[in-house]
Amino acid sequence: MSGRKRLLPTGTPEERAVLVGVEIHRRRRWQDAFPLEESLAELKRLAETAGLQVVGTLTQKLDRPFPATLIGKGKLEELKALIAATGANVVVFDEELSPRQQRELEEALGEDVKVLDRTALILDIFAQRARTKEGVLQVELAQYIYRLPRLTRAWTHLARQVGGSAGRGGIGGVGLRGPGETQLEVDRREIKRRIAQLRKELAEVRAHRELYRQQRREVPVPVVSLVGYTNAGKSTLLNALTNAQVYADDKLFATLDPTTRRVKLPGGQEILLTDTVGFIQKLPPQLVAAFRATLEEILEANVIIHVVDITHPAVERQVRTVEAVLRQLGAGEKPVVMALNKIDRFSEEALQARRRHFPQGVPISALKGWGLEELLSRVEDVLREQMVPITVHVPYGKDNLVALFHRMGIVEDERYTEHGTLLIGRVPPNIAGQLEAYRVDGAKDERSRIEGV
Ligand SMILES: Nc1nc2c(ncn2[C@@H]2O[C@H](COP(=O)(O)OP(=O)(O)OP(=O)(O)O)[C@@H](O)[C@H]2O)c(=O)[nH]1
Ligand SMILES: [Mg+2]
Repeated sequence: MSGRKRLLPTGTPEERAVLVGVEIHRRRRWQDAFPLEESLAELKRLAETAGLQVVGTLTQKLDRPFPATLIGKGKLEELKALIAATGANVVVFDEELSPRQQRELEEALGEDVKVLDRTALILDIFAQRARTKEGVLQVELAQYIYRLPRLTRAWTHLARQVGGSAGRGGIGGVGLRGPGETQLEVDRREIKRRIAQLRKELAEVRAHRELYRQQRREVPVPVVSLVGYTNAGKSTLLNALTNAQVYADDKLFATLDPTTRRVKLPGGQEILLTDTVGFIQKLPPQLVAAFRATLEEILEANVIIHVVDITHPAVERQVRTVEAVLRQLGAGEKPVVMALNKIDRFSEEALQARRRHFPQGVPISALKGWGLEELLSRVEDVLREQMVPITVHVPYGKDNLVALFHRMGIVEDERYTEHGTLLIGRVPPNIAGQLEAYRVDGAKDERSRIEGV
């Protein structure tokens, strides 16, 4: 990725970060909330993925956040001391900071310390990962929407780095330094203009994709979507099943843009398997909005494979997070096959103990290729339930229809008669429509009828 999309000029040794987590008392009662330590452990991985070196952490438990600085006065002093002691020049808050908090914290911590939050980190990682045109546009849009209300010293500075040097938006510009009100106004206007432009470009890209989607619906191969918490092993699974050679790495959000490959199920039926961006707790709303179109691809799926890292200490909360995001997207009612991944890392006893929480899950190791047949046959079962039983007698010469049945459906019996091919099995409802003219079922006892043909 070109440097201009980055929020942080990362990778430089000077990027030393202190992480700050707060646990807000009233929120703890919400069962899906991640405990402070788990959330901070995840933030640390996000920070490292973004290229920061984590040199310290600070936590505070609060009844409610302080509107001006999130953390209390005493904590803020502690933070300053920790920054001085560690030589940190970046502070990352695990909570999304309000524009006001961002501003006040920047003022309190001084010019040399950059103030970021979880959302900014995730946006930065997404910017590194985006490859497709739509991905790049979506991330850029999310970044600007996030940045607009936060235009202060840091952001005008960053905007200049990000947009200005590329010459595309022309934000800021050489010689325009400092947070002067005039400069802020210029920046705001420029960002709004850019946001409008990005929305227009995205609409064009999407119109194109919608066309492609319609073409795909005309040849209705069942679609199976891989979903799961980031780092669960979705891309590794796609690679194991298809030799797709998708980038898989022990990093959060290794995948951003969707990839689709054909896979043959054990019974011979073909499916399209799609791998896409992972989910995370506190998923920034700007990103959900910007990625809505990508995420809505999940709504096209006939079956969802929910990939779970069964070895992760926070596995249950991760599962609930994924289920909550699916519901938000309107995919809460889709049939799901759960894959309990990375079992190669577990002893049999540890696996049994964890499995109790996910009795319907299929244990697999995407890395070792274990359990994949079982997983695919479960997908096949779910697809079969969605298909209609059918018996057709296809005259010779219509071999394309016989092939269609084989490709899209499940053949339970096939015979050759004097006049054509007799097929018994199940096909998706729309394929049944295409075969309607040759249907011979409906008789009380299909078998006897067939015997008699
Ligand atoms: N031991 C073990 N490691 C695995 C297995 N499957 C995946 N991994 C590792 O887990 C890490 C994440 O795998 P990915 O396939 O990139 O995960 P993902 O779900 O696509 O993650 P994002 O794209 O970041 O959301 C990589 O280091 C993989 O090698 C497995 O079955 N066993
Ligand atoms: Mg991936």
